[in-house]
Amino acid sequence: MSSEEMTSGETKIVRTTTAFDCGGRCPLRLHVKDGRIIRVEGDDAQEPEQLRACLRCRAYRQEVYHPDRLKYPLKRIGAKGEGKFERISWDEALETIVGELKRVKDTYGNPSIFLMGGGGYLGALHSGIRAAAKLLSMFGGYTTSYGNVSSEGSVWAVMAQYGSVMVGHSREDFLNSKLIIMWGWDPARMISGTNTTYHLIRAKEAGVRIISIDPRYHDSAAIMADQWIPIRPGTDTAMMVSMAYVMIKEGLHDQEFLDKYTVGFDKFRDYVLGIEDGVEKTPAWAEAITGVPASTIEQLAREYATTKPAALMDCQGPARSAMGEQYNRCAMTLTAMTGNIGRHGGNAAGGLMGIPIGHMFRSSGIPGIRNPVEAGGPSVRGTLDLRLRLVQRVHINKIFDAILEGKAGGYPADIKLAWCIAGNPLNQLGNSNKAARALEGLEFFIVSELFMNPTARFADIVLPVTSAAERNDLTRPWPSGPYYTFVNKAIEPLGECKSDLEIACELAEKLGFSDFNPLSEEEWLKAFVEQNPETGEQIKDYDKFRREGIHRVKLAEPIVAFKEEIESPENHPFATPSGKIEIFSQRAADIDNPLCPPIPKYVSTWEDRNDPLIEKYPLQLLSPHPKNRVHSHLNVAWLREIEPHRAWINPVDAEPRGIKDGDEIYVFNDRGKLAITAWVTERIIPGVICIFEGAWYNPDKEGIDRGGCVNVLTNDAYSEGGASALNTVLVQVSKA
Ligand SMILES: Nc1nc2c(c(=O)[nH]1)N[C@H]1C(S)=C(S)[C@@H](COP(=O)(O)OP(=O)(O)OC[C@H]3O[C@@H](n4cnc5c(=O)[nH]c(N)nc54)[C@H](O)[C@@H]3O)O[C@H]1N2
Ligand SMILES: Nc1nc2c(c(=O)[nH]1)N[C@H]1C(S)=C(S)[C@@H](COP(=O)(O)OP(=O)(O)OC[C@H]3O[C@@H](n4cnc5c(=O)[nH]c(N)nc54)[C@H](O)[C@@H]3O)O[C@H]1N2
Ligand SMILES: [Mo]
Repeated sequence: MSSEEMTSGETKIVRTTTAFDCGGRCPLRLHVKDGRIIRVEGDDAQEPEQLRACLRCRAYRQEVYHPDRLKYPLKRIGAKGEGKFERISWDEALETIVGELKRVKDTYGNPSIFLMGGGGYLGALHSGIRAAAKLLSMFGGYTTSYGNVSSEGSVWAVMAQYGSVMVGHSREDFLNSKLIIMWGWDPARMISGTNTTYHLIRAKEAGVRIISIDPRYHDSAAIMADQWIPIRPGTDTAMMVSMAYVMIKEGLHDQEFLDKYTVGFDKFRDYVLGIEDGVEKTPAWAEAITGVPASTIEQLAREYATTKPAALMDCQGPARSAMGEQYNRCAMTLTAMTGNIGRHGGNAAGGLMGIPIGHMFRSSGIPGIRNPVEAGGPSVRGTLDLRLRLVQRVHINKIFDAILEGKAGGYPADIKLAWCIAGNPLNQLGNSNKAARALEGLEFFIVSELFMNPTARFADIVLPVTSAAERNDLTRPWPSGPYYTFVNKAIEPLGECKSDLEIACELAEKLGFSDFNPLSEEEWLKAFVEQNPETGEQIKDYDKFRREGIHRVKLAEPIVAFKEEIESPENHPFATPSGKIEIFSQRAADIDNPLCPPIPKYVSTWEDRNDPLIEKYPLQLLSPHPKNRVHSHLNVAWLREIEPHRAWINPVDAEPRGIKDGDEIYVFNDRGKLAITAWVTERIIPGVICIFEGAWYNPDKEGIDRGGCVNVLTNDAYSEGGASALNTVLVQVSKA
């Protein structure tokens, strides 16, 4: 739409989507009058189903027009973190950045330039990190992170077991299930694909039994579950191993399936039965670890093994922990033991739930070039072993440690300058107080943002970026699909905002890289659609796709991951070295590390209930994703009204501490201390505290975080498979 049309006074309806990292991807109709969005409506399709927007997109207008939106480039004039800035021109901002890039390169070399990002924007083209990466590569290179803070444990697990990340079914397949197990999964809150809860509720209405296994009685359990099995955090693998024990002892497992499609079950069996280590993994053994009664474990094992087909839906939350990948690996082993892989109504497990369609517009950005700093090194998507040993990169949850310690601490570079795009890492990675110390020490820090978030407060220069409503792009649905979406520009950029791609282009011009971006926005978008084999095949009419903002893929039947591998294994081997499902992974064995066992195992870890630290910090802390925000953004009034930011605490833990519902409390450990309101509730088990992630870091003079940012308490550690261990945390609580 041109700006001329928009000023005509009548209301236009722009069909579009947002690009949040929110668990869904919802078609929206933005009502635009006189160049302003005046109303947001959701999908109006009747067929095949409505992709209904959740509370967050419905509040989108308040995000776009938030009074705190950054509109001009800023230069810091106060201390780092203090938040004092003054407006400068784009020319001054970009000249300063070019000058600093050159100074750091000349003084320390390219590896001292660090690029950090986040999931703030998931459009295909205006994805800042890619454009900046190309720019810095042309400039001689940079250092960056590896690993996905969300799901690295799950990714490692599925790559070990299946050799593929596309492990999900399209959601209408729930109707073919007889039993659905929500394991560490709360889709009514975290969405997991726009149409997921709709199809779960249809299944429930059709009589499918639903069980939730979670330390919290969460919204999805309250709405959908027939049974809630509370469990201690970090112990799910023990419960799954003992379910395998029951199945083996009672002959309930599908030996034929295991023989035909898997390798290494015998080794897992030896571990389960105690032949390997002398410990029989009985339900009583698991009860002592998990807190789940042995009889409940036995019942669930029998029910899951004999109700066919059944969908074991394990998500990533429990995998965001110290031995996270073992949980997904063990879940996948149970789906193999019950023959539920590649079959309608079943599920392969593995935590990711992505279906192999509707996924094509990743946040890819303009095609980059190889980073000279990494030339000759291993590629990121290498073998399992390489995922663990990327010598030139820093694990995502260790970037602040790397800034503080540099080469002396074993990291690949001494970082002097950093550029952060579409992320809020100080707030969102483990150990925010350490992050603040690290950012204080940088010589120069650039942040490209829509808001002055806690990370941006440490910047020397802040660049104001457009929202998705202010540019055209393509987006991908979160994992369930199957459809493709178009972001249509609804309004002109606010103030002097530019997209990350535009910013990179302007810097490229100043640096004299004349061939940096050969195509226009429109040419790129068309090329992305037409040249992608999948969308090129599907989307024959680009203009129609664009006008409608969505292309729905018609399915003859629900998509089932690994259907071909199961139905015709001779022609379709699994993408593992053996061509089979690897319950035993030789690649994992080659790593030769007991914390990375070749078969899934339960291993006790630091900061679990066996850690002596429990004397001092007796409560386990969980930090799931907030219902009313996307991580740390969408801090808008309407959404704040929905749910106050509170710590969940069971009466058993509250009463001896003199804590009543609504009291102000402190939650603390050796890494930090925060103040927050208590919600005394039996919806969380005793011994566990829950604080949703994403509240803004706001320390007072004593260093007590008044914002309730849970990452002042979390650890900047990761598992052997690369999971950021954000759910492996011990704390103490007191009345404030
Ligand atoms: N509303 C909203 N939705 C979102 C997002 C958001 O910010 N807001 N972010 C999106 C993103 S980027 C991601 S990666 C996904 C993440 O979604 P998930 O990977 O599902 O992660 P969590 O939100 O951490 O929730 C996991 C669930 O696991 C439970 N849990 C935690 N530890 C354990 C454990 O040890 N055992 C068991 N059994 N359960 C446990 C928690 O109580 C919670 O109910 O969500 C997406 N959806
Ligand atoms: N304790 C705890 N911490 C967690 C998690 C947890 O479960 N527990 N979950 C983790 C997970 S799964 C994730 S994915 C991360 C998310 O971590 P981040 O991605 O760092 O978090 P966001 O709050 O989404 O930050 C995105 C920022 O991008 C900005 N933004 C939006 N669009 C654009 C754009 O086009 N350009 C630019 N330059 N900026 C833009 C937004 O304003 C916002 O400030 O958090 C992790 N942190
Ligand atoms: Mo995530």
